[in-house]
Amino acid sequence: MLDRRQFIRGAGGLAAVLTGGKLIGGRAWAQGVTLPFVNGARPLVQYPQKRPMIRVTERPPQLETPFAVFDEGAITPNDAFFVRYHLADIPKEIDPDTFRLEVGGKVGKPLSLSLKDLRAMPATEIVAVNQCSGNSRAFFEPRVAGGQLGNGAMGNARWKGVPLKTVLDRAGVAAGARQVVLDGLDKPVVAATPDFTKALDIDHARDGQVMLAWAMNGADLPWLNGYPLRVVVPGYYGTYWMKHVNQITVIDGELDSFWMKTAYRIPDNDCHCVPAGGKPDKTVPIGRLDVRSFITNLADGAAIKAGATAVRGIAFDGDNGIKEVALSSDGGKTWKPTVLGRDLGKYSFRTWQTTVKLPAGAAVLMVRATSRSGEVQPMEPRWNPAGYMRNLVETIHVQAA
Ligand SMILES: Nc1nc2c(c(=O)[nH]1)N[C@H]1C(S)=C(S)[C@@H](COP(=O)(O)O)O[C@H]1N2
Ligand SMILES: [Mo]
Repeated sequence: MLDRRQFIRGAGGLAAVLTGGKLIGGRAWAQGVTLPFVNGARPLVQYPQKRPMIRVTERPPQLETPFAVFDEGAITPNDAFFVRYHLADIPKEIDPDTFRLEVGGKVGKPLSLSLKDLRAMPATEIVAVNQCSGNSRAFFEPRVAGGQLGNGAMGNARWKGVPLKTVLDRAGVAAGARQVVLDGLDKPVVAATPDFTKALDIDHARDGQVMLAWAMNGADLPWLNGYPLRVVVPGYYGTYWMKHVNQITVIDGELDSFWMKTAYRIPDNDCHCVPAGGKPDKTVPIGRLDVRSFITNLADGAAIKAGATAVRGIAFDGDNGIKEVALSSDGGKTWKPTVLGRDLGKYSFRTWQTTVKLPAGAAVLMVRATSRSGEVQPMEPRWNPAGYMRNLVETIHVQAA
């Protein structure tokens, strides 16, 4: 059940984070990490409800998951899940008893729903990856503007909530409705900054999978991941996964907001790319995750014992799930399939593992996933000016002795 005191403690911690940079119940770790690109030095910082995380920016809070966490299994623990905000005025106090989700616009009957109302509706669960569009942006060459993220702006969780469709049906969507606008409690610090709003097309919003979630891995959402309610859009980039969502508006046009019309757009072509340094002539809003895979148990530069070496990791895509993950230990000349782990659903991380024989000396390991829809990770990086959707085959160098 909801424990009100817990939130007041959480809010106190957050207020301290945001005013003085001093943390209650947490502290800046003495050591930081250095991510493998220019200006990659980052402090490790502990925020309320989180273990030490890689801080990308302080205002607004942007925290990356330390990569070793992904070797713990297919589910990313709540206290290690990445955090991304656009606006520095994030909510510092939320009363779960008075919190309301307002549903309005082109509907037959506007609704004002409490958390209790939402929890009384038939709930569903789904395991799904939330990945920021700009995950791995710092590896783009030439470099691009925006949060200089390593590979830790992604995570996989079991989400529980009510389908957005259920709520929209209850409100009764009017004929001619075209989009559903999502807004949360965070606000810009200065009036000139556009509020963070996103829109889903009406059919997408009503597909029965898009969810209003209040729980993550069996617990309340962590504050920084959208307490008390967030949108979950399985298979889609995190930008649509509105946190602290408190307003849903059905419109009969297309949302004309900065975050739909200017930001989070990709080149309108098959690779969503342009020649490095170029500009696309036509763009579309970003959509589904592309296929990716990572080695999680060996870091680049690792020194290992020669002989049989266990290699494992994760893979995912935003459509039908993973068909195959292949590993190369000769720099991409030959590939061997790996063994996939348990299938937690097509939107989840899929673990994989294999054993390779490595003679003494240097070895180049590469991992390449193929989705059930037939998408394969590229061997050459695809470039776009916003640094979105990186999904190049990952390479690590190890030294066996
Ligand atoms: N209210 C609100 N929701 C938001 C955002 C935001 O800035 N404000 N950022 C979005 C983006 S771009 C991403 S990648 C995800 C990140 O989710 P997380 O912070 O729970 O990891 O939240 C999305 N939802
Ligand atoms: Mo994002």
